[in-house]
Amino acid sequence: MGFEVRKYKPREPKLPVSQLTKEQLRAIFMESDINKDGVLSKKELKQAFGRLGAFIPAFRAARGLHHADANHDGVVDKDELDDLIKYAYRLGYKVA
Ligand SMILES: [Ca+2]
Ligand SMILES: [Ca+2]
Repeated sequence: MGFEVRKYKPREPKLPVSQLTKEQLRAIFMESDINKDGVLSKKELKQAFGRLGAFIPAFRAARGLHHADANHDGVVDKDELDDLIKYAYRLGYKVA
């Protein structure tokens, strides 16, 4: 005899959706530094935008990098992160 665990989805209540704060965005970008080298590569940016629910993460990563990479070394370092956060913030990523 076994219990059949039936998973059913409770009707999802409409949650108020609020925009991510800059602090939350910063945390997500920091966490996306997978290899912990202190800078965000395009690949890591893609991952970050994927987490943010971007429709096309690779596109957002390219745009974000273009926007924030002031010294054109192909990665976003700590000094450039603020610009990246501003860019992402303007896009208005939402969290429920
Ligand atoms: Ca990295
Ligand atoms: Ca850079």
